[in-house]
Amino acid sequence: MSTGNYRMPKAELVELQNKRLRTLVRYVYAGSPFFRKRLSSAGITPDDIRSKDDLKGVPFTTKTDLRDNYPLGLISVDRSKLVRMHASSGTTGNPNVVAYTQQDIENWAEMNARCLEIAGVTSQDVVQVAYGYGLFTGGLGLHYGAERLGTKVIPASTGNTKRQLKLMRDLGTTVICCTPSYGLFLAESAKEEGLDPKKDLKLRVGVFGAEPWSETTRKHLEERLVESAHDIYGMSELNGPGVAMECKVKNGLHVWEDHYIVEVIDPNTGEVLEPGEKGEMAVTTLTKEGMPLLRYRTRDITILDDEVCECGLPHARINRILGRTDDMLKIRGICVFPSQVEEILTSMEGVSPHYQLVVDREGSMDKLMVRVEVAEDFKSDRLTDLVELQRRLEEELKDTLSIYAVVELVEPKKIPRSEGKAQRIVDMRKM
Ligand code: DLL
Repeated sequence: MSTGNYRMPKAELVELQNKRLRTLVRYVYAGSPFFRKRLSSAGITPDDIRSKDDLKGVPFTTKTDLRDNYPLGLISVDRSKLVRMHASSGTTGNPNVVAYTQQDIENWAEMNARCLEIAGVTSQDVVQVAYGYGLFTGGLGLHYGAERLGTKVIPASTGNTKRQLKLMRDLGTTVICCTPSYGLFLAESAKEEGLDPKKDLKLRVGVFGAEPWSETTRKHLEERLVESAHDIYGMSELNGPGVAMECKVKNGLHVWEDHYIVEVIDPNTGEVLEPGEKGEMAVTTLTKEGMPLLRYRTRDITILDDEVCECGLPHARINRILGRTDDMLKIRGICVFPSQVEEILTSMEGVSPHYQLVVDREGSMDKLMVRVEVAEDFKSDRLTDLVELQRRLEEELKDTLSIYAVVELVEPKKIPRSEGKAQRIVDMRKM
C-alpha cells in the first residue's frame, strides 16, 4: 500500500532529480543504440549531463522518432526484461507502442496511487474505473493505483452506461474515474433513469482526464455528478495516466518530479521558456526502464508553475492542458483550440456542453461551424428565442476568437456520445 515518500523538501527533490538524470543518461547511452547515436551526433557523452540545466543541449525525441522506429526501436533494455506492451493510436498508420518492465509497472502503480491520494481518495473508498482496459493505458493505470492505495476497485471499463449506474448504486461507488465527457454523459443518463446522482449515488471524487476540459465543465460535473472533480494528466509514452494530478487546491496539476522532468518550450524554436510562459511540454522520464525518453515532445500546450502549492507538495504544477500543437485548428490563419470554444459554450445559458467543431473549406476560405446541443432545460418553443441564442453565441465566439463561426443549434442528444475520448473536431478539409 505504499505511495512512496513524495513529500520530501524541494531541495531534496531537486537533488534526487539530478541524480536520477545522471543515471538515466548513462543508462540509455549503454542500453539504447537509438539514444547513443542521438547523443553522440550532438557531441554529448553521459559525463556532460550533470543536472537539469544541462538538458538544454540534448536533442528532443519526437513522435516521428517513435514512428520511424516502430515497433520497439526505442527500448533501452533487453526484450526479455519487458513484461507489458500498450499502444495508442499514432498520427498516421502504425500505433505508438510502449513497453514496460516490472519495475515500470510498480512505479506507474505508485504514481497513480499518489494521484488518487492527493485528490482525497483513501483505502475506505470504492473506486469505479470506467476508462478503457486494454491497449489504452487509462483503465489498467488507474486500476493499479487504486489497488496500491488499498481501495476496493470495480474494473467496469468503458460502455454499458446503464450497468455503470447500476454498479455505482448497488456497490456504493464513491470515486469515478473516466473522461470528463463520459462523466457528463453519466450524469445525463442517470437523470433519464430517474436518478439524481447527487442524492441517489455516493460519488465523492471524480478523476477526469485523457482529454481537455474546462473550469466550467468542472462546475457542471460538480453540480451534477461528483462532489469534487479532479484533473488527471498522462500519456502512453510516459507510462499512461498518473503523470500529473490536481490536489484539493485545484490550481494546476502536480507533476511527479521524482519520475519526470518537465520543460515548457517554444514549439517553433525549441527554446526553453520561463515558468509562467505558455508553450509545449517536453518531458524526460527519470525512472522508466523499458522505454525511457529524453525530452519527449508531447505536443501538449501548458504553463509551468514552480511556486510551492498551498497543499505543501514540493512537486511543480502544470496548468490544465490548453490544447495541442497538432489539435490546434488554423482557421483563416487564426489558431483555435477546441478548449477555447468549450470555455465559451459551457459558460453560456441555453446550451449543453456537448459540441463539435466542423471545419470545411469554401473555395480557398476555411469555414468553422460550431455545432452544439440546446440545453434540455432551455424552455421555449419560439423560434425567435433560438435565433437569439444562436446570435449571442456567434457574437461571443467572434469576440473571443476573433473569427466568425457559424453556430448550428441541434436538439439534445444529437451529438454522438463517446465512451472514451470525445470526438470534438470534424475536419472536412482532410476528407
Ligand atoms: O490519455 C492517458 C490517460 C488516461 C490520461 C486516463 C488520463 C487519464 P494517450 O491515449 O496516449 O494517453 O493520450 C495522451 O491525451 O498527450 C493529451 O493530449 C491528452 N490528455 C491526457 N490527459 C489529459 C488531460 C492517455 N487531463 C494525450 N487534459 C495527451 C487534457 C489530456 N488532455
